[in-house]
Amino acid sequence: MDENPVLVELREGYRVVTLNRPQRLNAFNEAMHVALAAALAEAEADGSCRALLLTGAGRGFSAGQDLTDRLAAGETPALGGDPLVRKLRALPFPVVAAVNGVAAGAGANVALACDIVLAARSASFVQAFARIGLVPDSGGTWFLPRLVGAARARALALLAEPVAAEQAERWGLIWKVCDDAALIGEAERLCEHFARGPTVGLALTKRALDAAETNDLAAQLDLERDLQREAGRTPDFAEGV
Ligand code: T3D
Repeated sequence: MDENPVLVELREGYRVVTLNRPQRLNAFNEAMHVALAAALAEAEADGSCRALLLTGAGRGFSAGQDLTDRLAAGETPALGGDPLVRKLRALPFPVVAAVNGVAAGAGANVALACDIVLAARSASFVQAFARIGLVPDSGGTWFLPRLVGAARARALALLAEPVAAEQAERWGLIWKVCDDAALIGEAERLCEHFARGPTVGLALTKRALDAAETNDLAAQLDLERDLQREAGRTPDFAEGV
């Protein structure tokens, strides 16, 4: 059994959560799922946590579902990517992914579920599912067309070819590429920025952007009005003005 499949560091105003099965490129087994769910729940319950940095130990970010786990189980285990992606999207503060190396299968889509995705220049993203006869999950079929458009989404999902970090940035799959040695520092700077920021307003902004995926303009304008009223009652607004 892995000692600590997920590492958590408490920083001033934010947490660093590291997927920690480097010998398996941080592929998700059951223990890692459980530990990550607990780490996210603890971060959410901690009122002083105002951002979260998600990264991987070693040379990969995550290779998705642990396929040896799957074989050992002799059945189709529930990946757990579904609750994980829901939780990442719903956290009431920004989540920054620092993709330090290859992100494959569900590992790629967990990264794409984060609010801001930074990637090391040497990193890559691969929708590996088609290579083993599976369907992109953990939100892949939802995120891809929205991020890169229908044509690229289809090719990525059907061909399962890797996309290098620089291409991912050019296509809008991710926010930014960083030199490998600068990645974590850049992600930390973003989290420090968010830790000093208007957390409630940022959480409401996340909610508005997510709702915009299904709302028509009228519904979205109504929602913006309601959320703006809520944001306008915060001390952050008073201070900002
Ligand atoms: O099960 C369900 O419920 C369905 C849900 C599925 C969700 C999914 O995520 S499906 C997709 C699963 N992931 C993959 O198919 C990716 C498999 N891995 C790869 O294609 C390659 O490893 C990479 C492209 C990610 C990286 O290649 P490379 O050459 O840099 O590294 P490597 O040598 O292939 O891997 C290094 C080690 O990690 C190696 O172990 P070893 O030989 O050194 O002992 C390899 O077996 C291990 N590893 C890599 N990916 C996985 C893994 N072990 C378990 N599960 C993995 N997914």
